[in-house]
Amino acid sequence: APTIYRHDYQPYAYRVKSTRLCFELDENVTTVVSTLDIERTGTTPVPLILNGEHLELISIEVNGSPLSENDYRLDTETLTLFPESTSFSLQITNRCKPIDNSSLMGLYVSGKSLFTQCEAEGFRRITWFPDRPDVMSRFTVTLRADAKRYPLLLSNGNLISQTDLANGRHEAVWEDPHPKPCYLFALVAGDFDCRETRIKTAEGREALLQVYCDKGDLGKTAWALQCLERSVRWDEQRFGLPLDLDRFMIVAARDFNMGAMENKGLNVFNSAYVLADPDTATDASYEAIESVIGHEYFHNWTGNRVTCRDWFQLSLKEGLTVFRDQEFSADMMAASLPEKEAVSARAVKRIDDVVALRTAQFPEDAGPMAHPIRPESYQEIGNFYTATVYEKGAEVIRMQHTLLGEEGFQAGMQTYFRRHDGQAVTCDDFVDAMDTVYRARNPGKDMSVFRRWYSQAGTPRVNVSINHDAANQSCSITLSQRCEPVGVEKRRNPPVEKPPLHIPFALGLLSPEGTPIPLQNGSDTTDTLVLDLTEHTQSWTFKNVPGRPVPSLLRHFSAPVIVEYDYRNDELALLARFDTDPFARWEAGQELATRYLLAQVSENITNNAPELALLVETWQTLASDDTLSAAYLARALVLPSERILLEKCKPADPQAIVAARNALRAELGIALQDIWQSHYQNLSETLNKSSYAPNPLQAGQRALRNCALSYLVTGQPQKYLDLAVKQYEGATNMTERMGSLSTIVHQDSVQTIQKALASFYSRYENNPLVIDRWFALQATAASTDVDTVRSLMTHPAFTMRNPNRARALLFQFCLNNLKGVHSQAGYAFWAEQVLALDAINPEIAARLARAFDNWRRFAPAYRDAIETALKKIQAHPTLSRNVSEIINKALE
Ligand code: B3K
Ligand code: ZN
Repeated sequence: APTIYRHDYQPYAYRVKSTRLCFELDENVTTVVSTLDIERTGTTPVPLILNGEHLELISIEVNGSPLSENDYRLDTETLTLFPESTSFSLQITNRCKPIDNSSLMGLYVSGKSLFTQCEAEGFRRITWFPDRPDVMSRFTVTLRADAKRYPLLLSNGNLISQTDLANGRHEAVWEDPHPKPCYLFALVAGDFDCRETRIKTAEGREALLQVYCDKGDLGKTAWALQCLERSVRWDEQRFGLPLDLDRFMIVAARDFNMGAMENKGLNVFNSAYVLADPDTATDASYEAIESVIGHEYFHNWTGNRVTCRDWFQLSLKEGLTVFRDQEFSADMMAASLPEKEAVSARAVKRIDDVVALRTAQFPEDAGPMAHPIRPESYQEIGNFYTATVYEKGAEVIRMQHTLLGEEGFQAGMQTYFRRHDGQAVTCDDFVDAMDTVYRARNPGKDMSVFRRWYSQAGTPRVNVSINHDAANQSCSITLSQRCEPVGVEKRRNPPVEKPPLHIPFALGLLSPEGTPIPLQNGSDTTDTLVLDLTEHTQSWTFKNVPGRPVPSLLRHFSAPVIVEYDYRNDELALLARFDTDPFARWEAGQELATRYLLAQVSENITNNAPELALLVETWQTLASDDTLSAAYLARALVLPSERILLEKCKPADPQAIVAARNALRAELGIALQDIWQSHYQNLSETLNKSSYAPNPLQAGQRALRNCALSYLVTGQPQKYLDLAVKQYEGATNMTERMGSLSTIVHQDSVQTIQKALASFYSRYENNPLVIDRWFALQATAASTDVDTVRSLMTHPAFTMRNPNRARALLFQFCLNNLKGVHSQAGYAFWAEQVLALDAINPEIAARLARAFDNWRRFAPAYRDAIETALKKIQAHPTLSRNVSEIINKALE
């Protein structure tokens, strides 16, 4: 497949002033008549190139006259016309086949309904069109379909008319007043239930908010509608951005490639991010629904009103919108809690986001798919909806927020919208807006060094050294940054030069007794100072530091970097006990556990491993600190995940990691038995006093209670398994039920496991989202191996065609069951499933294909076996562009 480069961007030679689409909808064959009002931008004639794939051409007319085959050129991916006049009307009639579309891009069938997914390049599977985000057009859409089968016909914008037609068909006409690129087009046809509310926006506009779902699911949509209304309010209040539509619709689809899609006024959602009730959704799902609904809604400004010039700019909308949804969730959590808990609620959200970044993005940034948040090239854009573009992209926005402060950042946003509302722009345009404010507020400084975050791949390392001068009671801190070559850079000769980045580095100092040392900041003092590291190496000196301090580094994770500082173990324990920054405090405990665990893995033996006793003592102190919220404790007391440990283990030895982590969990389960028991008891009493609500306070309590249960059972299964069974049987909500079930499934009493799984299945047989949990839990269970998964694949409820189901079983096993998958049989199974999925849905297959991207880091036995599996995929005669890009890069 050809490689597309960012620097090859050329503006499109035509404008599409209006787009009229008329659909004769039918799941077998749909006919589309597209009428485009086109105008050339330049003075001389140029070919008009339209994208189109998997389409059947019926006719083409220009200004009402049919074209003959000599007047155009039809290739597999394009249709080329040779217009002479500067403006003309083009009408194309074509057909497509929704029922055959298993890729879920373009127009497809899910359940009995019809849906579209156009981002990034799905519109070309509906009709020929300039399928690129910088061609914006006003859309009018006519939908015609059988009135019984498809009583609801939805598209973007406002409903203009609804008419009954002959032969039991009917028609709806929709008009979107906002010009948009075709990737934001959507249609939905089907029979749905709807929950709605009318609101008045801050500007005084009346708007209708609607959530559509399959018949029978209406009782599970209340939370989604609340989240939508809260999103509208939050964007008004925090960003001053109003809803610009009369009607905003969300539709839940069972089959969906990603989480959701921000089509203008008509968001289509994976039903997993819409449907919730206490009996079927966990606290984590409630939280995820809030965050995805917020995310898609916030795209209405950051993505839709201002969109991307080309797909290399994807992070312009995704990084920014993830940052906005993270802040939304943090504000929502904080708002519902008393002051004391609110601070730690924000820290909890930050911890969860950083864990997600380290789990997915750090490995990506160190592997064969490493790319800057604004990639320089791609073969298949569908492969670049990555953790780097999204999550690291959000960190890069967050750093700008840190450099400018909330007020300055909002001023930058205003500047951005003033300059670019209604346009398709670049990441540079965004930073220009922020830089305008930055320069005005920081005379003599600018963001030129900061911009390098957009073009540099790899996770930078910041090395810290401290020099304490006892005589002068002063302390100097030296920060040095470096960023190793990654991905393709490794093969460059001469090696790539990586210039320094602008890293906002938040720092605090603690006395040897653990009390905060005030730091001079201008004429003020502060606990936390943000240092502007912009060169390879810089030093800062602090006065009035009597003893050698313990530094608290990269507070609140102020930059997406890896910190290197040679802490003594007792210093980490001190930070875990006393640091006033909740993020850094959590980090210290995790680092101590990481050191211990890595030292258990043979090749990683070092002399800085803590004694088990120090770890137990630290966990004990944390677990008995009643100033900490339950939600925070649930994060602080959990050991670093297998995947995060694997990333730090050299060479990576998955089986040893799993064994070490399980052993330590059992040790802590036994050593702190009394504490776990008393937490379990107290939390049970507290929770029993009120009925279930998916609020952060209760969610934290349930999380800690499940954490305590899991430690107890891991430590002494014979003694505590009954407690888990009791919780399972008496559960009044899905969080309790899943917490106990997962504990049961991870121990080894086969009979108890089978009984619980069977009871769970029969209870939730008819709820696909819960059956996904049932598959996922078994996929990750300690006893599950390739044979178990194969036999689950023959279960009548399993299908590869539904992405949620494939993710629940195949992805969970390949990505999150290190014990089960890391063997020759495991890798062979993975290769087989990648190929099977590729024939159905390349976008999904390519994600699974990335499971062992970092194979070169593994210990030799694993490495060679993965290489064999990769080569097997590579040798397959028909690979999609998606999978072939991934596999070729992995083997390069
Ligand atoms: N913008 C969509 C991405 C869908 C692309 C799938 N090929 C989801 C989101 O980030 O909101
Ligand atoms: Zn997004």
